[in-house]
Amino acid sequence: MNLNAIDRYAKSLIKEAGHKIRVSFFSTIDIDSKADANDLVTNIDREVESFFIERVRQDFPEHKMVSEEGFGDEISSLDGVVWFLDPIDGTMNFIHQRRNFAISLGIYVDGVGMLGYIYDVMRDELYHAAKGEGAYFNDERLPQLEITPLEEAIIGINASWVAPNHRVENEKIIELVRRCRGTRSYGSAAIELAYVSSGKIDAYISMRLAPWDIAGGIVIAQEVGAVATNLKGETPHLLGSDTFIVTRPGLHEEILSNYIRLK
Ligand code: 2AM
Ligand code: CA
Repeated sequence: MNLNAIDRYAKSLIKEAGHKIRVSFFSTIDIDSKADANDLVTNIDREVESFFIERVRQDFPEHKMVSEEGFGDEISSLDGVVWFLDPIDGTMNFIHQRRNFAISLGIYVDGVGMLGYIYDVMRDELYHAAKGEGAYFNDERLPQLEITPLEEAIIGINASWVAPNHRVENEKIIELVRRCRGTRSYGSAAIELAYVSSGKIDAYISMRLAPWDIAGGIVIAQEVGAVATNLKGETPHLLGSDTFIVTRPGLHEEILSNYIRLK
């Protein structure tokens, strides 16, 4: 398999899709709700997903596509080549802000992440990596991450976990928020993963993410020495939704053992 050719192909699809998304702001965008009133999808999410799937099915018919809006394949194993695609990660930002969303893509071979892409469409910033070949921000190589103490760390976490909730003990999260240097929430898991990998934040924690939210970002994170697991400390399995944490080296163990108590 020629991964270099797939890499060039994936990048050109991402850039073309990004252009489609930017152009979409010149026409009316149709907004629907999915499972709940705040779980949003637009015609652009669907059109961009269909665009990727049609192209990949035509040019790589043996590859599987796993994607958010349901035009892809149902998979029960990670055998073969699997593309994990979120056409717009951060749909709420796309609708409300017209920025702070990304195309997220990971290409896995027999369960191993080989290629990862996070494209911040409005900033025209592409984070990408190939396994064993390093991670890049546009064409600039990203350095290996160094250890940062929690007191100097910025943690990406959604404010809802500080309030009482059914997933984690919120008092422990309050302690974490007090001890770290600051918190941020960007509303796009892919962008938060890109920011951990490029050192803009030091950790990112989420109580529920889908495979297409994280698959690409994990490949990039691993190339710079970040640690990505679910909140039980296990490798994310990518066959369904799960909890998630990614950090610089050093912080992972400290946050998981001292501040995360799953209910
Ligand atoms: P999305 O915009 O593609 O839905 C913060 O909202 C992050 O969590 C975003 O990356 C968002 O992706 C993702 N997200 C929101 N609701 C989710 C859900 N029910 N399951 C998995 N991921 C979700
Ligand atoms: Ca999405």
